[in-house]
Amino acid sequence: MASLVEVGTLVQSGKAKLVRQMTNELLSSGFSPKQILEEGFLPAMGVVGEKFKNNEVFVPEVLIAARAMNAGMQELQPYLQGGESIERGTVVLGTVKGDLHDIGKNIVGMMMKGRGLKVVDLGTDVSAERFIEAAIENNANIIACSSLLTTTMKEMEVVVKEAEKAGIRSKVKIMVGGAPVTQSFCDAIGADRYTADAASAAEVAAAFCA
Ligand code: B1M
Repeated sequence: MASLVEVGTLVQSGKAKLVRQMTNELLSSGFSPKQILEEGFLPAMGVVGEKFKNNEVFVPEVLIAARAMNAGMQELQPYLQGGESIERGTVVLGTVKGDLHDIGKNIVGMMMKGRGLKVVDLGTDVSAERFIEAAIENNANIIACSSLLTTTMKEMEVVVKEAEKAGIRSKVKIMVGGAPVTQSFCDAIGADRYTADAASAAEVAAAFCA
C-alpha cells in the first residue's frame, strides 16, 4: 500500500520508477504535493545526507537517491503550478571561475533541493559577475560557491566583493565549500558560512531560508 514512509524508503533506495508510480498513487489517494515532499521525500533525503556524512553511503548512492526524488518531483510539478508553493528559498549555485569540478557541487545542489530549496545551478567556471546577475534575477537568498582548486578558491572573494558592489550583500548570504576551503578562509574573505559537506551545506542553507 502506498504511504509516505514507503515512498521515502523508495527514494532512499533510488527506485526512480517506483517513486514516480507511488507518488501518483499518493496524489490519487488525496495526499497533497506538499505533504508528499515534506513528509516523504525530504526526510528520506535527510537520511541519505546523514548516511553520506557518516560514510555509510557514497557518491553513487546519493546521486541515485537524488535522481529518484527528482522523478517524484516531476510528478508533483503539474499540481504545484496551480499555486501551492513548496520552495523555501532560492539558492544560486555554481563552481567558481576557472574550476570545472562539479561532482561535489551537484551533490550540494541535490541535497539543497532535497531540503525544499529552489536551486539555480549555473554550472562550472562561473564568473563572479554571473553569480551576482543570477542572484539579482532570481531574487536569491543565498549564493553558494564551490571550488576544488587552491588556484580558483580566491574567486570566492571576488564574489563577495561583487555582491557588495552591486548593493545586494545585505540581502544575500554567501556560502562557500569544496575540499580546499576552510572556515578561516571563509572568515578571511567575508563570506557568511563554510560547510565541509553537502548535507551540512543543505542544512545551513535551509536554516538561512527558514
Ligand atoms: Co581534479 N583535482 N583536476 N579533476 N580532481 C583534484 C581536486 C585534486 C585534489 C587532485 C590531486 O591533485 N590530488 C587537484 C587539486 C589540487 C589543489 O588545487 N590543491 C586537482 C587538479 C590539480 C586538477 C587539474 C588541475 C588537473 C590537471 O589538469 N592538471 C584539473 C583542473 C581542471 C579545472 O577545473 N580547470 C582537474 C580536472 C579534473 C577532472 C576533469 C578530471 C575531474 C573532474 C570531473 C568533474 O567534476 N566533472 C577531476 C576529479 C574527479 C578530481 C578528484 C579526483 C575528485 C574530485 C571529486 O569529485 N570528489 C580530486 C581528488 C580528490 O578529491 N580525491 C581532484 C568527490 C566529490 C563528492 O567531493 O568535490 O570535494 P568534493 O565535494 C564534497 C565537499 O568538498 C563538499 O561537498 C561535497 C560532498 O560532500 N563541497 C561543498 C563541494 N562544494 C561545496 C560547496 C559548499 C559546501 C560543500 O557550499 C557552497
